[in-house]
Amino acid sequence: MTETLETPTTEAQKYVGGGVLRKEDPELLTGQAQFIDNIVLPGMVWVGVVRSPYAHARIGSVDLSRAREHEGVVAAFSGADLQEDWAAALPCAWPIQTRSFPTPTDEDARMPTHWPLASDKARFAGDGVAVVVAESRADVKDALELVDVEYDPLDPVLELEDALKDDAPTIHEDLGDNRAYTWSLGDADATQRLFDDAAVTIKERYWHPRLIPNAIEPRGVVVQPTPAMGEFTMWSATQVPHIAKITLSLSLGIPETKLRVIAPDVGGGFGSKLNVYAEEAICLAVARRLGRPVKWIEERTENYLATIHGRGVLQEMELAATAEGKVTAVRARLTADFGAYYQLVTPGIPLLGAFLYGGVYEVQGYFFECSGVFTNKTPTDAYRGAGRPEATYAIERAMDALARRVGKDPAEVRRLNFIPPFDEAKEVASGLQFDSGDYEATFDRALERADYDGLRREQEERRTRGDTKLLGIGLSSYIEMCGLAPSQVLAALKYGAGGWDAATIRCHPTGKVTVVTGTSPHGQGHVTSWAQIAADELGVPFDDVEVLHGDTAISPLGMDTYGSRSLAVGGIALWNAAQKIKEKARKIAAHELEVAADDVEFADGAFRVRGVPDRVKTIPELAFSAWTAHNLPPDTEPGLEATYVFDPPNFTFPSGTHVCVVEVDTETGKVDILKYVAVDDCGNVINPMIVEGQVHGGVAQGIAEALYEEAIYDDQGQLMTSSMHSYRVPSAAELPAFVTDRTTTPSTTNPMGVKGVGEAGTIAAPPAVVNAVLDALAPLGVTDLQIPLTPERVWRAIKDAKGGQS
Ligand code: MCN
Repeated sequence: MTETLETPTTEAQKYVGGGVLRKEDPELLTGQAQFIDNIVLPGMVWVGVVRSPYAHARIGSVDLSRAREHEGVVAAFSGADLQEDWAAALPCAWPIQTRSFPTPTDEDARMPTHWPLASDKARFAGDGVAVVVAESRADVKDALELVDVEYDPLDPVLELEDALKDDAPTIHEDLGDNRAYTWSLGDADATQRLFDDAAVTIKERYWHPRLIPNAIEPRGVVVQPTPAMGEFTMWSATQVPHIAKITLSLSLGIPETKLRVIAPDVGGGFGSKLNVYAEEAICLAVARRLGRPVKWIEERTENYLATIHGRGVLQEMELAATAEGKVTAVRARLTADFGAYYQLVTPGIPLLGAFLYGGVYEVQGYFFECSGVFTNKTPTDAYRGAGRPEATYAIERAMDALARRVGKDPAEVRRLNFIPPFDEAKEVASGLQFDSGDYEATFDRALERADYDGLRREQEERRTRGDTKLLGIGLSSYIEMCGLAPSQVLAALKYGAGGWDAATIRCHPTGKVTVVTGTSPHGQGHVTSWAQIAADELGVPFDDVEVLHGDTAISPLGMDTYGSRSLAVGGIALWNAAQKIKEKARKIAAHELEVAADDVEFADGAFRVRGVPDRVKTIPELAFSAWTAHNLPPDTEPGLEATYVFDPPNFTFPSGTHVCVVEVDTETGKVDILKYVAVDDCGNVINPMIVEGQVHGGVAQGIAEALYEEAIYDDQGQLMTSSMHSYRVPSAAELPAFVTDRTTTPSTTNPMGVKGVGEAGTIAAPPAVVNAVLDALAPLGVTDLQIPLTPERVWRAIKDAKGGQS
């Protein structure tokens, strides 16, 4: 069942599975891409946001007079000034209420109100309180300094435990306290019984620090109003132009038909641009007031303060197992730091991991519970992996803890527990239907590529000779749920929108093809992948396919890009649209060839009369016929164009095993990664080069999470890591060369058998790295370390293990 798809599998597949170069790259590499900051419009003015320096403070007077007098300033507004511009607060599309899933409850979700500008209280350092509009960016920067805001500082709520105390200051007074919700999944009593009966139980506690997404291009917004028509065009460096259009039309009270949203070339997002932000609403409001085009470009420090953060989760993970190490039950309890407000999907993030705490293992008992709290910090929301890195970290670290407890090699304990291979959807303890998988095959391949046995020998040799540089081998077998998502499942999880996506194929009379997709790539190479799919399905050259995206006027139907959904949902919509094109083209071909439609087959990229191979009609020929409409079959509309909207029947479940090999210097605490092997199973592959790139980027981010990155606040709620000086984003120099490989279990969720890959590396890597470091330090008895594993933390752990001697 396990195979590697490196090259196209059939004669007709010229491009899918093959390594074509990315269509996007010439434009990007030659500086011809159109990023938001390249957009300059006549009469355009700049917007800047005054941000609260306090984490928690009442806002008194906001004096804009000095700013208004500054050269070049066109206007300035306080939060109160703009209050009448909002028809509704900023959106949260995933309101979760306190409940047990799937038991219904009448309790309403507790939703903090989030206005684009605060006027009563600032609730985090960076919360916007006023805006200045000026002719140039420099004028805006100067004038921002001249806005005098009177603050009455309040005690900030910063730590999770403190936020829940009875005497904690309340961040949203109307909610009564700082509790967001408690949501649970699974049978608590049945799971408890398995724990009561277990020979071995494991209980671990993991803190996932906040992470700051660092897209290479910060956010930015340009709005062009057409006052006479009441129309607005908004360019935004966003992952979600479609969602932004709907939600902002509601927040601003602009008819949806009068708002066009364009995502130009977008330089990465990693989930942080899966959001609808205050600055988008502010720019629309200011453009509406002034009747002039406006522009706001985020600075890196603003990015750190006012774009969402990821993670910020405390996990308590428990396993029940037999004395041999066979897991019988898992129980996970989370407390999540949501920050000061809900952003677009903040409350839903833990639910994306909630079903995956059993990992790739066969377990009977399953219980998950998450409590969310508000704090006076930047809101958290989706950051690459969103919920699934936390789940994978918990189960994979706990599996190593179990191996230690039962005295077995971590590889042996995993083998004892893997779900056996399956190629039909299979229900697991959390209630999900995994689509297909062969976890042990992937595991075997990874261990073989890493030379696991050889590494264990070298590790022993180093230990025996008393080497100060110890070798550690870390394993991480992950599963993720992506391809978000079946709309009915989203409804059950209280998500506010559907999970479908759409594609249109337009076959032009000259033979060229336009694909319009509802996905919104920002680095993932959809233009290339989609052209591969369309070219193969329609039998046209790859270069003849243009792919359009990211503009609500051009692709009105779409659900955008996040959750590694684009191929498994949008790509499948495209595949289905191609089948519709072929259905219509077959009728026209049969008519022209004067045979019955059933006598015509589509093979090797063209229609042929069965048994008469030289009677051929190609799609470009038929597109021309459909356009002239001179000789169409009865009841056939002219033109060759089709749209398909695909709502997937299930998620896809990519999986894999990553092996990290580290050397830990016991004298300095420095960790060096010597080898990193990633074997992933993302079903059939459209573009191996893109998949490899996705894995590389994801693993880099996962290693960063394990070794380098952490948002740190001081005791007043000031972000101490507010620039790239202090927030350590690794470069290629800190990262090893990656060994990548794949196994393939085609997904049963879609006709192409594809699963997502966009987040795989970020999900797999952190526990692989941490397990490796703990494995290296096993002889010293170190069993836990806090991420990121800075040299100081590792050195202190070694010192403590040695009884205080370094
Ligand atoms: N692909 C493939 N074969 C597969 C799976 C995927 O050829 N079996 C290709 C697809 O055709 C697509 C790419 O890989 O070109 C990623 O596809 P998919 O897994 O569907 O993920 P999405 O396109 O939906 O991308 C979202 C995902 C997420 S959630 C984050 S976060 C992320 C990521 O992609 N952010 C990124 N990758 C990123 N890459 C870049 N450069 N920048 C980001 O911000």
